[in-house]
Amino acid sequence: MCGIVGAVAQRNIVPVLIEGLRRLEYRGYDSCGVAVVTSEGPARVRSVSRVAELDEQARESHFEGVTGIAHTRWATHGAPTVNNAHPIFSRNALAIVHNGIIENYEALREALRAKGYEFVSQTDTEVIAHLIHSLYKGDLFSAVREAVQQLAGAYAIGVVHKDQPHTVVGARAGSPLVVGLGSGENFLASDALAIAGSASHVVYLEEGDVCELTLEGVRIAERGGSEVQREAREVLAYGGTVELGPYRHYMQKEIFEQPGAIGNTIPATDTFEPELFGANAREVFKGIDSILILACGTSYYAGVTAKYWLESVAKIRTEVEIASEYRYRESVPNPRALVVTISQSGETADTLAALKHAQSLGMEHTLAVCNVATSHMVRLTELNFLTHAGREIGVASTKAFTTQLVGLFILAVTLGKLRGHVSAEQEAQYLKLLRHLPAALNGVLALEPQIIAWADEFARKENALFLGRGLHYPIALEGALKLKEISYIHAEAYPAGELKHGPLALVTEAMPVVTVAPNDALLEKLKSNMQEVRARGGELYVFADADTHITSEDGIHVIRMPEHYGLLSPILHVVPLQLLAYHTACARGTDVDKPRNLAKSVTVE
Ligand code: HGA
Repeated sequence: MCGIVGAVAQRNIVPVLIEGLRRLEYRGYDSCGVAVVTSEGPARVRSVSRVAELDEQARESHFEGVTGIAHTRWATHGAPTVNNAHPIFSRNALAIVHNGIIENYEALREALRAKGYEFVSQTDTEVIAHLIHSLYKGDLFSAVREAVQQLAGAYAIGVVHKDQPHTVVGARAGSPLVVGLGSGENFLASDALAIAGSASHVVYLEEGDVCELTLEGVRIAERGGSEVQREAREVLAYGGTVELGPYRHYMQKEIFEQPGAIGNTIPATDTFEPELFGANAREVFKGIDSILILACGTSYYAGVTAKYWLESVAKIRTEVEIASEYRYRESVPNPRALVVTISQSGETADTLAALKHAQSLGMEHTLAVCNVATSHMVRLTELNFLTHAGREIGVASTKAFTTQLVGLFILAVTLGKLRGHVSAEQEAQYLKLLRHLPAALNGVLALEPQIIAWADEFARKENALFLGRGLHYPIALEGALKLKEISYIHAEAYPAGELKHGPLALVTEAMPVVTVAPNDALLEKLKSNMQEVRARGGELYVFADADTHITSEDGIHVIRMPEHYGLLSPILHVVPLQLLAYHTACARGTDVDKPRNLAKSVTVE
């Protein structure tokens, strides 16, 4: 979500700030802006267009400065207008950028209005600006430390004040923020990616930290107020912009990268050993009696798929819960459960909060399935499995999902083996299946031309139903989510057996019904459900394994998948659904990589 960049330097820092925004833009793109400190007060350029436009605006107006802050916004409070774009000012003296939500902003706004502050934006952020301004007595670091004590909710902020032209102050609670150390210049960012290259080392701020960046160095105060030293880590070099190559969008590229990403994620071992998840995983796994998976969105569907694997292969009781629900409900904690959190970025606010909630309830055994080794989630959990999907730019997740599935399948087999439910022969078979997966995926990707033909029809629809059963029900859910996210067509998914309990009422000739049809034990049941749809005039679009012998006929369109791929079949079956959503969105002309109202890496609640 919102991206933050800040810098104090002795050179014009605007190009560095804008480059940082460019790298973070895919996370939030409602608006963007940069402010620099001048002796008359902060100056800013803002835009509701893209960072490229902001860059042009800055160049044309010779917008320059040695100290500044910058932001890309994903609006939570107030429309995506220029007026609500960050940096937000207070009385022409102070500027702030903010990622997060201030929950007590209404009460604070009233108190600040009573003190004579005028509010010119609809953002919650503006209360922080005025609050810090009201507490400023010549030292921005102190004013911010005092101000954050009054804030409820989540924030990562960067602040500058006209009277301290070589200082940037940052603070975080609930939203990520890192400090970057350069030579004779220092940086602030919501992700190290933004400042890699300019900063050689980064310091990950902890919850409640406030930092002060000057030309001379960095000071950090922890929540209690005392100054602390935090470990500085080397920043990996920025890999440069990810080239699109022959693809039209990053999403398409990332769909086609799945064989490679999965190949990179499968560990090069001949056996499934707990140590794949951490040095002490064997001991942890031996002590657990159940699993609790916490995740959001697509990662949640990876979790739902994993439940089928964990219960059937490892015979371990598994619950899956949407993180934003779990964190706020009264639940019965089980200290012997392994809490598994799933997140591409490892910064998903709801999942992090759910993890901390589980830990606060005494559930100490935790494992993250995550794509970012340096993320907050990986640092907070006892064990982890890193997916090696590479950077995912498209907001709609594809390769992150399938690599998460690989990690979760490996977890199921590892636990199954440890618990005596997976024989050496089965283990070898599962490994073979995994190793062959990239090649099998290439076979599915070759179906793209047939899917494009379907997409042209889907582009004219306003609704769609997705059906799956068993292991493929979560795949139907993911297919419907992909279609909604990028083509804006209303789509719902049901376990096919549930159709007659309600959604069948929606089926008419106008309703396309996408059916995931693997050749598994539920095939005959699924075929009956398909007949129920046909009997009501519904048009079926079936992705059927070749060995199901389901053939095209009137009202039934079939794309043949390779033959049934056993327990790993969901990883193959989701790919044509990604392609269907992608090509439908292209046919409708939407902004596929940056769908409306969404953003990557959901760091607000
Ligand atoms: N609440 C602020 C910042 C939003 C944000 O952090 N999005 O990721 C706003 O609406 O401007």
